[in-house]
Parts: sequence; C-alpha cells; structure tokens
Amino acid sequence: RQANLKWFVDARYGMFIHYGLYAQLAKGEWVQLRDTIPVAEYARLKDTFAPDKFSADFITDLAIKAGMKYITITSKHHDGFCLFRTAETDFNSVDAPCDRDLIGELAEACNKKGLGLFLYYSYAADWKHPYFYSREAGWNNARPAYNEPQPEYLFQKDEDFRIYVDYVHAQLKELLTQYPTVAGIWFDPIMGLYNRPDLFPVEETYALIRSMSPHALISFKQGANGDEDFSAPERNANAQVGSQFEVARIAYEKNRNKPKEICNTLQPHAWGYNKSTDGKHKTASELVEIIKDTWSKDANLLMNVGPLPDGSFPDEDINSLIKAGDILRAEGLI
Ligand code: FUL
Repeated sequence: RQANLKWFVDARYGMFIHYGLYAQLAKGEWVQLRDTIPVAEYARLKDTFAPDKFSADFITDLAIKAGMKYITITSKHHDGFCLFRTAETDFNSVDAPCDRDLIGELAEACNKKGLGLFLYYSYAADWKHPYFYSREAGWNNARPAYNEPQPEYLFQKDEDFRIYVDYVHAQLKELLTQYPTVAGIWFDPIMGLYNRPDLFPVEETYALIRSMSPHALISFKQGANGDEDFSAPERNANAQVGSQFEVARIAYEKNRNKPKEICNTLQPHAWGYNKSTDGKHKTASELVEIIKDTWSKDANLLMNVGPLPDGSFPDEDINSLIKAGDILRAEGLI
C-alpha cells in the first residue's frame, strides 16, 4: 500500500469520469433529485441506456495523451445505477439491454496501458436502494423531495440501514474480486455521512477493503474519520466542507497532512453531462492554469469529464485535454 501511495502522489494528474443514466437527461448527475423524478420513472432510463460510443480504448489513449496517469470513474453514483456486473441488484449496465460491464472494460484497458483505476462509489447517498435512510432520518438530500410516497422506499427505522450497509459491503467484495488490480476506492459523498455518522461503520468497511486488497487506497472526500490514505476535497485544497459537524472537524485535523487530490470539472459546474453548458467548458489554457495551481499546493488534480449519453466525450473536452497535455510537455512539466 505504501508503494501504491507513493505511485499515487507521483502520478499527480488523473481523469475523473461521471457517467451513468443521468447523461441521457443532460442536466447533470443530480437530476433525479433536483427534478424529483419518481424512482420507477428514473429506473426506466436503464432501458434506453446505450453506451455505444463508450470506448475504454479511446478513453485510456486520451488520458495518456493528456498526461494523466490514472482514471477515477463512477462505479455507482447517487442514483444507485451500477456500471459493473453485480448480483446485488439488477439496476446495472450488464442487466440493461446494452449488456456492458463498463468498469470491467476500463479495468482491462488501464491494465494494458499502465494506468491506475480508482472506483468512485457513492456510499453515503443512494436514491434507489430501499433501505438507504430517509429525509426524516437526517439529511435533506438523502432522498429527492417527492410529494408522493415512493413504494420502492422501505426504510423505517435506523436498524434497517444495516441492510443497505450489507449491500455496500457485498458490492465492494464484488468490485475487488472482479477487478483486483484497482488502485483504490473513492467514497462519496460526505454530507450523508456527516449528518448520520452513527449509521456508517466506516472502520468495518475499510477493514473489509484492506483485507481483500492490501494495496488498494481509500479516500472519502475530506475524511470520514477512518484511516483514509489521502483526502480528496472538491475544487479547494483547504475545503472544510461540513465544518459544522464534529465528525468533519476531527476528520479535517486528522487528514490535513495527508496527500491531497483536488477534483474539479471541465464543465462550469456539473460533473455529469449538462447540455446547457455546451461550448462553455474550460479551455486548454484555463486547464493548464488549474493544473499548475493545484500542483503548487502539492496536490494531485483529478479533472472531470461528463460523457455524452452515448459515452463519447464532448469535443471541446477532448481538445482541451490534448492541448493542455502538449503544453505541459513543451514546458517540461510532465
Ligand atoms: C459530490 C457529488 O454529490 C457530486 O455529484 C460529484 O460526484 C462530486 C465529485 O462529489 O459529492
């Protein structure tokens, strides 16, 4: 693990990918919650999910041209849809008509080309799982604010949450068994956890990962008070998100001297594809500026792309990434 951590710190630059059912609606990855799309209606997006142009070969080539050393992809985002083979739910891309294990495809291409692969996993938010906690039990964004009760949601009492935790653990076992070379697990979001830290057996979860994959690194944004290997604040090296929570303050102190990875996105705001920002993504020179600024803070940069519904990358992002890579090379920075 120490060797892996050293590799990670030296790697400095990675590609973040937010891809899932939400791309089809082209309004960012929070669209189910923001537009309060009923659970059953959102689930139907699985039938039209067609990642025809999602090419692990293209993505890994692009990352290399851009000067990146690793990729971090949403294996499961807050909507609960999984991009990997899983026996724990049929809400996944293999059981969809497209029948694709996108994580498996990317793992294979990364292995072949010497890139690291991190798996983003939404632990502290799941808008699909019946036993994730409700809004009443803590955090507003635990569930979209539906007017009608959703028959899919079964959480009633705190004890029920353990069913969800068992599901997470079973999926982590699947991920680490099916893709044993992954460089690490990237947990998110912290707000669900900071609101109800008592519900999350973080140490147990980390122990499971450590026992299954001794080399895998673990991060949980600014920290979940477990033994994270690095902290991964959004857009700001000194972010103390959730500082009104005791658990956040302790995590911040605990992790302030650990390696840092700052994530940012080529779109102005969203991480998943948002059509309204077409043509307004970060340019190559803006990207180079962000890279230099992040490196000057001794942090890695994890720069996000939100693929289009078919899994292809926006042209403007391809251009910026390649041009920025050329500039870094010309300046001897990579
Ligand atoms: C946040 C998430 O809520 C966003 O959707 C995105 O994944 C960002 C990187 O982290 O916590």
